[in-house]
Amino acid sequence: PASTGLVATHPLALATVNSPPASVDGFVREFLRELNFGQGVSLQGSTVNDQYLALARTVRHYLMARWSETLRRQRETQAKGVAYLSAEYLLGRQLGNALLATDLTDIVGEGLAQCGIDLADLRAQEVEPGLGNGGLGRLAACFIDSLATMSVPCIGYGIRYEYGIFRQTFVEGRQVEQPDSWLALGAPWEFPHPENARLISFGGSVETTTDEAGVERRRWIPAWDVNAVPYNYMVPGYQNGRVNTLRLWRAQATDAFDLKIFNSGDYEEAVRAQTFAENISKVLYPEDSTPQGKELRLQQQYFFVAASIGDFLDQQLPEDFDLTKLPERIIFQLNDTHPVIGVPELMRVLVDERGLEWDAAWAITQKCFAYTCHTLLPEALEVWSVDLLGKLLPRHLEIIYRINDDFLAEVRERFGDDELRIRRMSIIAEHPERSVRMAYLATVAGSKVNGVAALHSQLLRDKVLPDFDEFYPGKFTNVTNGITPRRFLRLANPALSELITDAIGVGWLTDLERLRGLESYAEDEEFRERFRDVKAANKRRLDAVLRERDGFTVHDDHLLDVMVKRLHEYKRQSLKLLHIVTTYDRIISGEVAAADVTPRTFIFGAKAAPGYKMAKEIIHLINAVGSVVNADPRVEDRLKVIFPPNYNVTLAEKVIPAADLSEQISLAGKEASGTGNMKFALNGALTIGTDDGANVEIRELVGNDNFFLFGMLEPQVEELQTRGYVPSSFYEADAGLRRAIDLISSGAFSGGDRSVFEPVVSNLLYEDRFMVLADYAAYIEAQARVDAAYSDVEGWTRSAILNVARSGFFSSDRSMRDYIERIWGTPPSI
Ligand code: CRA
Repeated sequence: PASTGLVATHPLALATVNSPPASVDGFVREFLRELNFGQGVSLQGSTVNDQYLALARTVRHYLMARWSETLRRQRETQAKGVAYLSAEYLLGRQLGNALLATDLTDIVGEGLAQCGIDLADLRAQEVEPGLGNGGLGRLAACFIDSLATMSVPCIGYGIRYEYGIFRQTFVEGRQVEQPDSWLALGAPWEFPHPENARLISFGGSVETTTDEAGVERRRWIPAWDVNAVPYNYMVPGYQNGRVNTLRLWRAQATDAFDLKIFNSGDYEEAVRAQTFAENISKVLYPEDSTPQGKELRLQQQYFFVAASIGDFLDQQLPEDFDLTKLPERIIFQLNDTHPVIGVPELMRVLVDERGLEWDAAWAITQKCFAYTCHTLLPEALEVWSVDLLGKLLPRHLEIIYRINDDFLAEVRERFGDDELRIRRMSIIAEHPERSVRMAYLATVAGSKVNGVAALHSQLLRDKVLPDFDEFYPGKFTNVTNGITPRRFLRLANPALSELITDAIGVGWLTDLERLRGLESYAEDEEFRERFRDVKAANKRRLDAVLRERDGFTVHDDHLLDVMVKRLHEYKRQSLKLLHIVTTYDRIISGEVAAADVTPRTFIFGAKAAPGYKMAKEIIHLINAVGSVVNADPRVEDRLKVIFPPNYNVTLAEKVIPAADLSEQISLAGKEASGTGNMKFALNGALTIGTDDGANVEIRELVGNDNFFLFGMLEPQVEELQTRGYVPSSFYEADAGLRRAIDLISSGAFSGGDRSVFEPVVSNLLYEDRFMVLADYAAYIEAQARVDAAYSDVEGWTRSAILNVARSGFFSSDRSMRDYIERIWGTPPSI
C-alpha cells in the first residue's frame, strides 16, 4: 500500500537515510543507539561482543540506502546480470571490508576511541564465516567483491551452512576437528527472510498426465519437501555506492513435519524427521577437490540450486516476463560441478511447470548456463550414481537421460556409429556403476566452459574433455583466476598500501595494473629501504598475532618461508618437509655449520579433510619435525618450523604480508590455478614454484629472475608416468634424499619409534603418486638459489618490488572483465 501524508515524506520512509558518510558525532550517536536499543545494554555495561554487534549493525546502516537503491535500479532497468551458483563462499571477516567500502574506517576509529573502545579489538571479535574449503570458495568471494566494485549486476547464491569448515586443533601434533559454530555469538551481517521461503521437493515418482490441451506431460509427484529460507548479505562495492546481494539458503522443516508430530503421537520420531530436513544446510562437507558421493551432499546441491533458480524466475523477473528472453537477462555461472543439477532443474521448471516445449526450453537452457571447471584430478570430477539420483530426483534423472539421448544422437550424426566415442562422451557412465558425469552434463549444457589458468584450460581441452573440445569448437575458453586487492592488499597490508599510494598515488585499488608504476622505484634505494621496513613491520605484526594465538615467535631477521593451503598430496607439503629435514640433517651431521645456514622460519598452515588419512599423517609429521628441530640446540635457532592450527582467511591476512618466500610446489599439471600464489606475489614475496597452474603466468609476468622455478614440466611428468615411475630409484640414487628419508624412518622425529611415520615413508618410496622424490633434487637446488639470492639484500628487495609491480594482472577485477567479455556479456549497469 502506498503510504500517505507524513509517513510518505518522513525520511525513514525513504530509502536514503544514512547514505552520506557520518560525522564522528553522528556515528557515535548511532552506535550508542544500537548498543542501547539493539543490544539492550549501556556502554558501561557492554561486553566486547555487544560492542562488536552494535558496531556491525551501525555500519550496516550506511550500506542500507545503497543496497535498496541498487535493488530498485535493477528492478527498473532489468539489466542482464550474473547469478553465481556456488556451494561455497569463503568470505572472511566482514567488518573491515564494510568499513573500507563505506570509507568509514577513520570516523569509526575516532568515534569508538571517544567511547574508550579500540576498533581493532572489535574487529578481532568477529568470527569469520568459513563457508568454504579453500581456493574455490575464496574465489567466489573475490568474484562477488569485484562485480560489486565494477557495478555489474550479480546475485551470489549458495548455502548458509550452520557449521562451516571445521576448526582445527592439534593434540600431540595430530589434527583434531571441532565444529565451527560461527553463528554462536550472533550474525549481524545477515538478513533472514522467512516470508520468502521456497518449498524444495525430493523423492517420489513421475507420472504421465494429460493437460487441458490433451497433450501428455510428465509430472513429478515428490515424496517430501523442505523449506529453503533466504538469508541475504550485502556485497558492497568499493566506495562506488553499489551493494549487490549474496543470498544463502537455510533448510527448515515444513509444516508437514510439524503435522507429523501432531498426528503420529511418536514425538521422538517426529523430531527426528524435523532434524532430517534441517540437516541439509547443517554442515559444509570438508573435502577440498575430493568429494565423497554422499546422499546429503546431493541434497544440498539440489536444495540450493532449485531454491536459487526458483527465486530468480519468480522473484527477480517481472510477472509477465517472456521466458524465451531469459538468456538476455541472466547467466547462471556454475562454480564447478556442485550446482550442475541446476541444468535439469531449469529444464523441469520450463517444461513441466511453465509449459514450454522441450526444444524451446533446451535452447534457453543452453544459453543460460556456463561452467567453470576447477580441477584436473579425476577423483574430483563429480559423478552421481543413477540409483541415488533416481531415488532423490526421479524427474531430473529422466531429463538427464533425454538430454543425453539427444546429445548422443548429434554425436552419431557427426561421427557415425563410433561406439567407442559414444561411450567416451556419454553423460551416463556404465562402469564401475551406472552414473551421471556431472562435468559432461555441464559441458553439454553450458554455453561456455572455462578452466582457471592458461595451462589448466589447455590441459582441460587436451586431456580431460578432448572429445567435447572437438565436438564444440569455440566452447572452451580460459579465464585466469584473480584475487581482490581490496582484501588482500589494502586491508591485509595497510603499510604496503600506504607506501604504494605515496609512490604512485591513489587509483591502483580499482585499477591494479597501475602498480606497474612501481617498477622504476625498484631502482630507488630509499624506496627499497622503506619497502623492507614494511616487510619487517609485517613480520612483527605476525609475531604479535602468533604469540597471542599459539605462543609462536617469528624472528624478523629470518627469511620467512611460507606454505599455506589445504593439505593435499598433490600440493606436496612433504617435499617442503624433505627440504627442512635435509637442512637439519646437514647441520646435525656437521656437514655445514649452523652459523652458515640462512636463518629461516618455515610456516605451514593446512587443514586436512577429516577422512584423508595420508594428509593427516603428513600434518603429524610436520608437527613432529617442528618439535625436534625447534628444540635442538645444535640448530642454534637458525631453523624454526611453526604450524599454527586452523589456517583460515583471517590468519592468511596476517601471514601473507609478512612472507618473504611463497611455496607453490605442486606437481606440474595438478594445481588448476592456485590463488594463494597470487596473494603472495602481490604482497612482495618471491615464489619458489613448479611450472604449474597460475605459477606459469606469474613467472611470465614477474620475470624469470624474480621467480625460483624448479622441477619437471607437465609433459615430462607425463613421460615419466608412461615410462614407469619408480620412486625408490631416486632414493637409491641421491644420498641427500636417502639421508632425509632415513632420518624420518629412524624414529628421530617420533621418540625413536620407527613405526609412527612408516606409512608416510612407504608411500613416498613405493607409491609417490605425485612424484615428490623425482623433484627432490631440483627443489633442493632451487632452495640453494633462494639462499644465495636472499643474501643479496638489495637484489632481493628489488625482486620483491618487481613482484608487486607486475602482479596487477591477478586482480579479480581483471578476471571479471574476462568473464564479461568471453562468457557473460553483462556490462556494468547503473
Ligand atoms: N581446490 C583448485 O585446486 C584453484 C581453485 C579455484 C581448486 C585450485 O588450484 O585455484 O579451485 N579446485 O579455481 C577445486 O576446488 C573442485 O576443484 C581448489 O580450490
